[in-house]
Amino acid sequence: MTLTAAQVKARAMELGFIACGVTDLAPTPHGGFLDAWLASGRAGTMRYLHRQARKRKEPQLIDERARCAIVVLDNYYTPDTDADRRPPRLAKYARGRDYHRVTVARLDQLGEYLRTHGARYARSFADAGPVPERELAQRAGLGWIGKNTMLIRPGTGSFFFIGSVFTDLPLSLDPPFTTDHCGSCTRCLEACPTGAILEPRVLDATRCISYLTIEYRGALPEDIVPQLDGWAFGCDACNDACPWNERFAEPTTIPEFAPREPLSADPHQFAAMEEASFSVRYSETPLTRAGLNGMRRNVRAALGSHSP
Ligand code: B12
Ligand code: SF4
Ligand code: SF4
Repeated sequence: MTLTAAQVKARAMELGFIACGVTDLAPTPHGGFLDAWLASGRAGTMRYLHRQARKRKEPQLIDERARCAIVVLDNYYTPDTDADRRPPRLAKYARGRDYHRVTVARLDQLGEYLRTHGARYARSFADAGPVPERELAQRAGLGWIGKNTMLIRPGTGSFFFIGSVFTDLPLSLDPPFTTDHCGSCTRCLEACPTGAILEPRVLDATRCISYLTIEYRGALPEDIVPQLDGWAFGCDACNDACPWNERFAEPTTIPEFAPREPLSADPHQFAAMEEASFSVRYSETPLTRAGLNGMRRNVRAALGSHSP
């Protein structure tokens, strides 16, 4: 039996994704933007973005066998409590289990469904690999790219992960999302504590708190530390400020994304912690990306930067 796109979408919703669309793997019309962004040095030490650029610009190169990408959104939103707003602050996406596992496990189930219905090939991606996820989501009709560079969906906001399954099934494609719903709003640009959004849709990652606290190794830049605004891992300021989130964000129903204890409940835990205890406590969370030493650096800076 050949599956229809409607059946695939119904299965995706059963698996707990909040939206699903299908797009082709044609070259991106924004390749020139990516090249210029990389050449300007705004990717900082994220060398993998340079290495993956060719495939990001031409997603068909990711796998010649694929005919389309099924793109899904996975809601991770949980409302902030007072403790979440106190430093050291943890971005919402990192408060539960690591989405690389949680989202991919359900994408694999979607892939299994495709395989049992005629697909010879189905491969899952979520934030790993050279997939231009925001761009494919926009092309699959799921939302627009906002001035804060996030993929935003009308009636939902932007607090979700993007995942995809590349497959050889000949599914019917969705029309791209072509309208821009930011209008004259500039709240995200004003809310960014470090001025990292240089102009609409242009992010200087080397000034972004998310990059500095998660991806960057070494001492945090001295001029940025006083501007951290209490963030110790990731940053939500340009998403929290967005009226589409303020109005539409709904708590996630995925149990694995339920928040653990906020870092502010025990702000000095990392100072005394051994590697083994860090591993036991945080191995299933995104914090492993920074590691124990990274978290020590971040918490020290976040506590120092925050003026109550
Ligand atoms: C590198 C990276 C980062 C870097 C750089 C972010 C950036 N804006 O470039 C850092 C570490 C700073 C970062 C931070 C965050 N990230 Co991040 N990150 C990525 C990653 C791995 C690659 C993104 C990338 O290629 N950046 C380079 C820029 C140039 O590309 P781009 O953002 O995709 O933009 C493309 C389009 O905008 C298009 N384009 C350009 N102009 C225009 C104009 C129009 C009209 C259109 C339609 C398109 C378009 O061209 C660009 C190149 O293809 C993706 C996963 C992935 N595989 O794609 C996750 C991803 C983008 N991150 C994600 C998240 C959740 C975050 C954080 C919210 C985490 C946090 N709370 O701390 C922050 C948000 C910061 C922000 N405002 O972007 C999610 C975003 C979900 C969403 N709703 O959009 C992703 C998709 C991961 C996932 N699978 O869910 N991230
Ligand atoms: S994540 Fe924070 S630091 Fe980075 S662009 Fe958004 S508001 Fe600015
Ligand atoms: S805060 Fe305003 S300008 Fe920024 S992404 Fe949201 S709607 Fe667009």
